[in-house]
Amino acid sequence: MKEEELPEGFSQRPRTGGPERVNPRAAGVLRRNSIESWTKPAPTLYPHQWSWDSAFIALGLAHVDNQRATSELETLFANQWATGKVPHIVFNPEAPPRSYFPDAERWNSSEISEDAPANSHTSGLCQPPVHALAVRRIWETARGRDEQHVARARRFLGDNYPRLYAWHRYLASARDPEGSGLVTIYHPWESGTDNSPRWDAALEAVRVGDLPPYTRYDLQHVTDPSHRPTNEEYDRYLWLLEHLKRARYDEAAIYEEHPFLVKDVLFSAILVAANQALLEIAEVVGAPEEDRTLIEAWIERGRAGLDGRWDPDLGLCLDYDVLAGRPLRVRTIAGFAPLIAGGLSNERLDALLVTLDSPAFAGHEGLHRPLPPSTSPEEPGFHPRSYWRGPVWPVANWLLWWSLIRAGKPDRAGQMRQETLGQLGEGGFAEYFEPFTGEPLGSTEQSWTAAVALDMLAVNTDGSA
Ligand code: 2M8
Repeated sequence: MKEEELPEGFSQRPRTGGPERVNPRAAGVLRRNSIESWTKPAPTLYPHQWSWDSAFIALGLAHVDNQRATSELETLFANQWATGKVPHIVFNPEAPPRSYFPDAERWNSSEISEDAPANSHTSGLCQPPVHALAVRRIWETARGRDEQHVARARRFLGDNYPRLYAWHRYLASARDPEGSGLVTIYHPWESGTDNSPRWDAALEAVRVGDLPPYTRYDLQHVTDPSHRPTNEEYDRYLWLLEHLKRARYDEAAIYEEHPFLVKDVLFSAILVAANQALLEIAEVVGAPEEDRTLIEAWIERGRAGLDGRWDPDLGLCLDYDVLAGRPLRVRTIAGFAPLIAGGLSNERLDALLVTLDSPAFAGHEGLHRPLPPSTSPEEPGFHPRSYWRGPVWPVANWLLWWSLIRAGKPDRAGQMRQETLGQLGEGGFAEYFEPFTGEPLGSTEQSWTAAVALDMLAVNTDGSA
């Protein structure tokens, strides 16, 4: 059942009462953060284009302004590296000076690597591949509309299929030389869950050397610095960046000497889900049969890889430290990776649902709403106000909501949606929320929060758009 029809464009009639209230306000956040063809993740904290933020933004925009959704992704993909990598940040030359660090100069990717785009500045990392999910949403929302809309969307799919394919091929090869089905990340920033305790043990092993001096600018944009990663964490983040530069961003060289190589289960699961979307896109554009065979193989390998990282005692999937040769035993929302990858046995699905609603997550006593904290409150590394160490992230709720629909659990998905929208109705489109009080934290007008609200409002209970 559709909650409501979204009017064309951004100008929407304000409504009152209930979670539906978030709809026109959500579109307003995206409009205000919009810069020509793309959208800043937040008004001041993040003044550049971020990869997976843009994918979520396009997913939300697909319901409001399909053409603007396509330009969001086109702008990002125009900065794809020759290797197929989609960079985690595309730097905005118009951003105010000293507004974000590390900046384009610190990354210096176009000078250092021939694979980097020559005429723009990007970071040397990547982020989870949500993009194919957004492209599929653009197709779904265009279908059934006038011929012009459909033709434009079909063209967009045709133009971007090769880019998506190259992106996924890069992840399945350069980032998985072992053929394990799991993606190796080089930096916690690649996971998108930057300071999650998932990375504590692997980061602790990184010895910071002679680090060129730097000034953090992120702390100017939040009310309390303790919400953001610590200075010790930042030193390590910056030290890893120096390593990547020394390896000239060359994948084989990085794999040889980098001090942080971790198989990220959440990233890997998103790749599986994105490969399923890519298969559908391949069908629409009539891609060669061999592409489809390869994509199917990636899906199968990804699911098998995740299966191998299942921890039956925790009822969760665990990341794996390649250098230390051991799993990273921390309970975070990343552990629900198999739900996102899909294709589960009933037994595995039930085990995940039990964990989700247990006191370790959404069933924890005293939570403001039954929404899963990013890190389990039962973990020693949990912190209710610090970034990815405990707060509730609406974008993570979206991933679970969408996965629950796909897993055939519409009631549980409906509850996740209701609580998420309720939280936003109460606290606005914050970046993240304190799990026990519901206090909005981080940036106030966070684009992807608004975008996932738009998607949650527009999508039918069976997941169709
Ligand atoms: C956060 O990450 C950036 C670094 O990439 C930062 O902390 O400065 C994360 O939440 C990440 O997942 C997100 O893409 C980015 C922009 O919203 O912010």
